[in-house]
Amino acid sequence: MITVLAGGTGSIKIIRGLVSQGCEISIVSNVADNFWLYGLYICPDIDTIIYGLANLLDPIRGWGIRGDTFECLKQFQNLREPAWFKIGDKDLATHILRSAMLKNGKSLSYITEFLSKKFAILSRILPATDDPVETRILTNIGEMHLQEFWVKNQAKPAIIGIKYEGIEAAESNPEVISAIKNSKLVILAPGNPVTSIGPILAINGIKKTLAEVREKIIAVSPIIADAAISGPAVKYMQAIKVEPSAFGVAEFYSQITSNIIISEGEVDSARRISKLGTRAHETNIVMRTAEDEQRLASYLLNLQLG
Ligand code: FO1
Repeated sequence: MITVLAGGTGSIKIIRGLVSQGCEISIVSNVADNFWLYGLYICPDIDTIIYGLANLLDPIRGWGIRGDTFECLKQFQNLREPAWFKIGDKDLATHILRSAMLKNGKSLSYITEFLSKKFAILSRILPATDDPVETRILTNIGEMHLQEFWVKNQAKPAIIGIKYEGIEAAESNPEVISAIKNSKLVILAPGNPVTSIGPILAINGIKKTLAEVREKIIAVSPIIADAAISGPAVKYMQAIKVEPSAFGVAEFYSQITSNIIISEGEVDSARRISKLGTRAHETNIVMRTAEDEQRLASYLLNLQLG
């Protein structure tokens, strides 16, 4: 059994690659991107995993359902209500169902398992916690939820700080702890270390459990040279003074990761990473096609972890 810590739109690629190699995986999903909109609880990272594994994910956007329509959103625009977060009509059904179940007292873990079955997903998807945690971005124009910063304000405001609201009170999902302990391999997917993987690590007990099994943990860098493969990772990393490079990612994970896969040819990063007591493995980490996903997953599974 393999456990993958995942968040953002890049993580699903390595997850699909691992599934294609016949791996039995438990996926620990970030929940700090979740938020309430129109009385609906939106869980973008969980849904990206569900739609990705169900072969429904829109490949261009990297979120939402392929070929979805946006009639409901247009009606919000007609009503002059906020329409900055583009929820598709089919996607809406997921949010309505989840929100109704939450309001009936079901936990996010229970609902995620329920939805996984509806979409015929065989892998286990585990929310990192059932408690509410939100990534809040402190900016020059005020504090806001990550989605307001990234989608509504298009990442334009200057970042002053980043916090995970609710993190102190959040209890880790017990199944996450046992999945980490019982797996032969734990993978930190190529998600943004600050807002996708970071909130999972910050939940009570998770980082400690990972540190105890550091030798079986491998990260995949989401950064090539000084740029993210996709998304705003660099901006977030700079904001909390993490060097935006494969070395910065390895340093951020150094207490919990003995191995990291970085982009081929990053010789200088590899040399600096080895001084952290982490082994760097160089290969092509760009995943544009299903073949790329399979190639990187197969490379990872064949590594001898040091
Ligand atoms: N990202 C956008 O940039 N714009 C959107 O309008 C948007 C809508 C959306 C709807 C459902 C969903 O599951 C994800 C959605 N995302 C959208 C992606 C999301 O904002 C982020 O990419 C993730 O939270 C990053 O982890």
